[in-house]
Amino acid sequence: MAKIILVTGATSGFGQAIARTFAAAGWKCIITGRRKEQLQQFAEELRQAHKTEVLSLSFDVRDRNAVEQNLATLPAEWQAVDVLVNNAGLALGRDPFDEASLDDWDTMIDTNVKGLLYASKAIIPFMKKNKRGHIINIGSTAGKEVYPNGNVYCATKHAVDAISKSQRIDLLPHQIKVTAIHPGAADTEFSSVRFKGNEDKAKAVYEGYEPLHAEDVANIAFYCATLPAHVCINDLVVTCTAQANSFILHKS
Ligand code: NDP
Ligand code: 8X3
Repeated sequence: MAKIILVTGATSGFGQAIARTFAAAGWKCIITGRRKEQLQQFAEELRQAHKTEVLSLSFDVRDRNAVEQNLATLPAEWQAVDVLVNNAGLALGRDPFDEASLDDWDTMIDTNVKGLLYASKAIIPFMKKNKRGHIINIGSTAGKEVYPNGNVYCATKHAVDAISKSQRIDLLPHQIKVTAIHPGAADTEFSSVRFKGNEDKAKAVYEGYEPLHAEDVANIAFYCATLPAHVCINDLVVTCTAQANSFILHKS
């Protein structure tokens, strides 16, 4: 029987690449994101290209009721979720603490932290019932060391790191694996979102070196998810070769 993966934030970047990689391997995919049309088009692409079943659910992970309504009540044939990838997230702004926007901080905390909590809470009961499951949380190198002007984005990713550790302990009796993947800089829509559509600023982030690509992270997620049942990668930091940690990057 085909396995089921649920990926939050699958309208672009890592989420889209992850869904593609798993669909290509025959997994059934539940994909989510706010941009409904984009999500539906992507669902159709996956169905056509990989002849797999896809369920697309459009909602905002910050909206607790919407998360519950969409995920806690999955159709019966979709409830046996094998892998949940908590990927939906964003950075907004890169400003000193005293100048950064409170609204941006709220959005990052609500999305990167609360969204991950809501989605996990909705799906864990299905995993407990099935006595198996795997949660893959997308953290960041920003969750390992803070960098200048990263303040609250870094804090949310440190929270993802801490929540992953605590999920791993608390879900152990239910045989649910928890993997945190912490990527460094990757050329997705991330910087365009962070700099609010300023494409020059976004492009500059990736100049002078080859960053990670979404497919790199997708392949890593696939590797983690397809290890034998008794093996779990708990914590994985991955950067491009030009990056040493969250603040040291060698540009040519
Ligand atoms: P993208 O901007 O390309 O993708 C972000 C995804 O998250 C989109 O599908 C977006 O969908 C979704 N999303 C954002 N906010 C919400 C929301 N409120 N509700 C539902 N979905 C939401 O960026 P990445 O692929 O790079 O980012 C994915 C994850 O990886 C994030 O958690 C990010 O912090 C993390 N990360 C990124 C790195 C990078 O350098 N790119 C490095 C390390 C970690 P939609 O807009 O349709 O809702
Ligand atoms: C995204 C990578 O370096 O912008 O988490 O924090 S970085």
